[in-house]
Amino acid sequence: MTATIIAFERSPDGGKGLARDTRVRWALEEMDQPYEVRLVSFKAMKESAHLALHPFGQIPTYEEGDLALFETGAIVFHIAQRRAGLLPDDANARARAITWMFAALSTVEPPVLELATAKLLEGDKSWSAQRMPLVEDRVRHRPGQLSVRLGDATGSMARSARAT
Ligand SMILES: N[C@@H](CCC(=O)N[C@@H](CS)C(=O)NCC(=O)O)C(=O)O
Repeated sequence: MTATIIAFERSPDGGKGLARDTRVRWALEEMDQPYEVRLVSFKAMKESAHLALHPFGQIPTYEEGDLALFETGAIVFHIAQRRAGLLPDDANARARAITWMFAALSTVEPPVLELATAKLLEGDKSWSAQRMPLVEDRVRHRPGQLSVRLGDATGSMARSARAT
């Protein structure tokens, strides 16, 4: 069954993936799984039809038959669970790869998002210039920690996860 994802029509590239739908598209494409894309406007994202799919009025969403999902981590995990290839078969290696999925979303992404928020939404506040160095420090620190752990490793997420 062909999956459908919903993306934002006014993302910087006009809905071709330059928003969080990238993660879902990437997983589907790695799996050679065909999918359709429905584009929504910012206004439509906040209306009841979309809120029924995504309680927070965001993108992306994922629909496959009568299954509707939101949250990129959950969607990518679903895709990886359904078909072999994205996650290792070995139980421990699989658990490590899943650990990295959670880390990406809940530990690596937040400081990056904080920087975007500080620049795009709070840049005009009187306290913005004072706060910015702290935000910038945090956004440098986290990828630094990531580099220490992953080092110069190349190859798949699974291989990186096995190396932990
Ligand atoms: N934690 C969510 C975040 C989704 C998210 O923030 N999507 C952005 C686009 S990349 C969005 O819809 N922003 C509009 C809004 O929050 O109003 C996920 O990973 O799916």
